Amino acid sequence: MTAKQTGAVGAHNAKVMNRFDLTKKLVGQLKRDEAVVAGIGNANFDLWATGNRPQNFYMLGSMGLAIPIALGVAIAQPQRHVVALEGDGSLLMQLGCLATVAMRAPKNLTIALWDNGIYQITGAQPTASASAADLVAISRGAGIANSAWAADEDDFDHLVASALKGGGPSLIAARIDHKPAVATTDRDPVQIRERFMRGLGVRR
Ligand SMILES: Cc1ncc(C[n+]2csc(CCOP(=O)(O)OP(=O)(O)O)c2C)c(N)n1
Repeated sequence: MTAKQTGAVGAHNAKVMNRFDLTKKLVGQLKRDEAVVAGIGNANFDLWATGNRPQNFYMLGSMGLAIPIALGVAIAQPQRHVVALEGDGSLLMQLGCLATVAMRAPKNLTIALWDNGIYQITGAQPTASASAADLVAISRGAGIANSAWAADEDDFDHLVASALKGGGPSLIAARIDHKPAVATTDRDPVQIRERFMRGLGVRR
């Protein structure tokens, strides 16, 4: 296998890609009513822009909760694959969740991490990952062995396809440009919750 096929690039030589493009690619690979839980702000704005699926959940207001919520769904519905989409700033606020994911080790959980090195939505203040922290190394250190930087778009596709087969938990990190999200999620928490619960088959 080449380095590219194994996702074995580092934070600094991974290609800078676009979050909406990658979100579309990821959603395009979902064929089995997989749940997708997107974190505050741009992660969920770009998921929203890919079109509504009843299995999508959009976190509003609090940073760092996409992965904990996705972990809960993955444990509750082990037959369903669950994907968390989270920004670097939000993950940095809730790093402990990686250790909890590793400890519970749900095979059906994939984390896509959008690392743009900034808190983009609040004014582009730099995050620690812009200079010091390597979130893939942190994820591996937390115990998620299947953690990798996506070298480029093809590698991202390959890593997603492999993760969706179910040998998780997996974390796929992508370096992301500073383009704004392409849409804005409707801020209707009750509707978001109700539709998601129906999408998961736990509410009529
Ligand atoms: C607990 C908490 N602290 C601060 C905020 C304000 N806030 C909302 S989004 C955000 C930045 C999110 O950064 P990141 O997850 O990297 O996503 P990006 O905006 O870069 O897409 C901040 C600081 C918040 N909503 N909740």
